[in-house]
Amino acid sequence: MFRAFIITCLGFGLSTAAWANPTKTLLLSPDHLKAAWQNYALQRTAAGTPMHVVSLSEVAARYKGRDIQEKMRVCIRKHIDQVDVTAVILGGDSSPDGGLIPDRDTYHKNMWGNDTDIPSDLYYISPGSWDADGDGVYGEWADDKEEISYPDGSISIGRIPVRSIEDVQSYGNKVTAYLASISIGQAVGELTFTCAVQSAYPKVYRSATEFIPSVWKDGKVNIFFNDMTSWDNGKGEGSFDLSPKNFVGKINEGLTNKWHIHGHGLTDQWVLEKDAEFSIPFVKALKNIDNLPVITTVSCFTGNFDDEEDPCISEAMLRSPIGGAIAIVAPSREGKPHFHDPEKEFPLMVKEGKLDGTTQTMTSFWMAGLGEGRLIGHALSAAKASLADDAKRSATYHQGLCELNLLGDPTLPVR
Ligand SMILES: [Ca+2]
Ligand SMILES: [Ca+2]
Repeated sequence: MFRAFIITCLGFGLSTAAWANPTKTLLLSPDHLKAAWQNYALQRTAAGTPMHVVSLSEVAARYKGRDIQEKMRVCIRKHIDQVDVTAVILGGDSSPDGGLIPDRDTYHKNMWGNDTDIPSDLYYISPGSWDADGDGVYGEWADDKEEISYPDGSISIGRIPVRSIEDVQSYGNKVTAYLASISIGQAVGELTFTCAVQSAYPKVYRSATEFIPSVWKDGKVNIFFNDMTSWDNGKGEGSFDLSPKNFVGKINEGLTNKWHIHGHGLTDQWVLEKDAEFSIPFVKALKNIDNLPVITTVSCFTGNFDDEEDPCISEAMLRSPIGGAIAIVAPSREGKPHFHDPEKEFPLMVKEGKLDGTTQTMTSFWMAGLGEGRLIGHALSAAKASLADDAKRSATYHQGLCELNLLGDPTLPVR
């Protein structure tokens, strides 16, 4: 009975038979954006990704839970378990007081200190409550272990942190442009690794020159470090500065449509060579609507979508109507290098390029997207799945998986 009810509600009836491998998608929307998201869902459904929208007040009325976040999780899990939804979109921004689509704050205590409010969208696709001891504090590595689970790669989640109807419309336009510029399953364009921090060169260099090329045979990976770049042209190593101007130029040029950004960051900026700030005003200089990149970044706070300060740099990149990015995997907080035994492993990272948990997640993401042809959200889920055992072993890896969120539509291909 419930199944029939829910199928009717979802509109996932007979029409879905047309799709060979549909990624059935559930989109949770703030009430005032529901009509706009329904237009987006129609657009995506017509393009082969059946998508259904449920508003937050419908979630609140139909599902049980101690707060709206728990009701959202229960709603999402019902759709996964009963009508085979495999992708989830949170269609709104979040803020410290809740915001349009509230995040679930998780608690972390480990070698990096105490964090009480790391937003973890991962929670929403989990079968468990993330609060085994029932104290109302979620995601505690030791106390809530029994109820915490990590993705297995089959279900994905992403948040499109919009606020207005205009934001939804321009994201829809960008998705149309993105899909028009690709053939699904075909890897095209270049992937560029930037690195503005010397101690990270060895590990980033290994990701770029060993790991990714091992599975992405036809692709081209560029290096864009302070002291060496793929575009130095005989003028000396690193002569093509990793400056905001050159970064804007490379994005607008459009050959690089995949970026990994490594280095320091703040909520509103990536810090590039010579501490130059790629900040929100530079986003306006991006006119790359026909070549929108997927971006991964480890830079601190660049995915701080739930902050009072809005937009964070990743949100600015996603909301820009004429350019920017189509999807970004970014840390909502510091994006630390996570190791089981930091005393032993950190020097190995600097010397031999041993990958820490965060860099490993990003590297695995590209390998799953480019090597296995997984969709953006499923590539991140697969990357996190590969680190699930590490997260069960160390609280610091648990934090790593929680603080990295996907901002953007998870059902798009990595081109
Ligand atoms: Ca707890
Ligand atoms: Ca925000």
